[in-house]
Amino acid sequence: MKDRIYIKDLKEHVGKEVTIAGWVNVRRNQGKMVFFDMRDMTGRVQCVALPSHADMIEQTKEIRLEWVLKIRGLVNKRPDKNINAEMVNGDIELEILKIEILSEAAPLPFDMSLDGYNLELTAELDNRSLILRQQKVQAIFKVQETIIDSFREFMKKNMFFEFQAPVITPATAEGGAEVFQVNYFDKKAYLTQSPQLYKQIVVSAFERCFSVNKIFRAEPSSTTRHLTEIVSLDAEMSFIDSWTDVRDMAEETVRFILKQVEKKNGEHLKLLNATVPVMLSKTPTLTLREVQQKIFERFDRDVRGDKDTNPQDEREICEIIKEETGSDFVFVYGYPTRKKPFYVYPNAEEPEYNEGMDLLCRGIEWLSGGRRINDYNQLMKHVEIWKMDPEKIKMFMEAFKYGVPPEGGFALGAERMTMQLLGLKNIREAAMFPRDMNRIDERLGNEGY
Ligand code: AMO
Repeated sequence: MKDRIYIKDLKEHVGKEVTIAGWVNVRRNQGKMVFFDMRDMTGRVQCVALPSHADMIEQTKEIRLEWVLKIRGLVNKRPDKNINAEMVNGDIELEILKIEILSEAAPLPFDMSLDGYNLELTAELDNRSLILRQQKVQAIFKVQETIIDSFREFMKKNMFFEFQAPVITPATAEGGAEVFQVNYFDKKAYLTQSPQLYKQIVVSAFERCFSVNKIFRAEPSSTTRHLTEIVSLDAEMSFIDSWTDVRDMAEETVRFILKQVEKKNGEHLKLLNATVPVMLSKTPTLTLREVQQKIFERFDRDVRGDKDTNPQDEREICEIIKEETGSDFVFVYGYPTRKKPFYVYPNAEEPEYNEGMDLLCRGIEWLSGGRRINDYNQLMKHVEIWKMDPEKIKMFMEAFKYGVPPEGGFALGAERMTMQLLGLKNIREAAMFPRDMNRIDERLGNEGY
């Protein structure tokens, strides 16, 4: 549409005739005048049909919410008493001169005029196509876009090479049964749980690599923090001196993302009433055993000896660390070696504990990672102890047979980060088209057209 002006630019056209195009957002009849807001991808503006244009008043009477219009109008300064300083374009309005209807909308199934969603989550997801038009919902995904963009930006700044990880894989990367099997001709195949083994192969050739990819977890439970299809932000780096190099890179990555969100998404954070979590210059780091001891001392709940943290532990340790230091983040490391995948590096002094780590924030795990075993013989020993078939991990082992520097990496769940950063109650709100045990968009399930 060549003659169209974006709504965000209308301020520069005060006193001039312009053409805008978009959706009818809110409608108000006020005595002799008709007002409605128009919305395009850049903003909103109030449009008014004045009594001096009787034909426009007549035409606007039939117009309904979500109709798509092209409007020719005059950009006017609003009278002082009508200025709304809180709103973008709150000091101007468009006097309607001509309306072209581009598309009519059916009567809406619920009230869209409220600014922001006002439905139960299930109804919201069932009405996704319409709900996506709402400002607050769009704000969530604009923040998510910044998270993913800035992950990529930070990785590239730090010389990480971006690769495309396969989604169809021959085995489970993380072990366990939480995989989706797919029909793949005459072979057994699964949707990837993680690009873990591939990123380690790639790092053996490229030194540093990252990928932004979908991973799949056949989580049989329905929780507020689990999806079955996830955007995973994966990184892997070599020539590390210690697992703490990986921790520090993970920390700086998250810090950069938070800064970018603050810089680029100020209006979205405000709209969603969200505050960016506090990250200190050095995030507190505790071993799993220290976490359990602290929980015991503070809450008199004995989880000492547990092999991992559970959701309650994660909530409680975040609360303790927040009280003690002001940090919303805490790194936990040193998990029992046998409880984690075979590739995780065991601590040299205490080999029964490993150098794997998690980053928790506001009570939930955002990121996992750690140092990996890079010595071929040590890795082979783990393959045996973990009772894996060496033939079926040969492609991975080959990389390590021919020289791999000390290395490690991490993965960050984009939806978890979006959810926790914005204070959303359910991770499904942080996925545009979430997948869980019950939801697979059946209403897009037409197979034979
Ligand atoms: P992990 O399995 O902990 O680690 O996953 C990494 C991060 O991915 C996110 N995540 C999820 N988000 C929503 N729903 C789920 N079902 C789900 N599962 C995982 C979390 C989590 O922190 N290979 C290792 C990473 C590494 O060591 O580099 C791995 O996959 O934010």
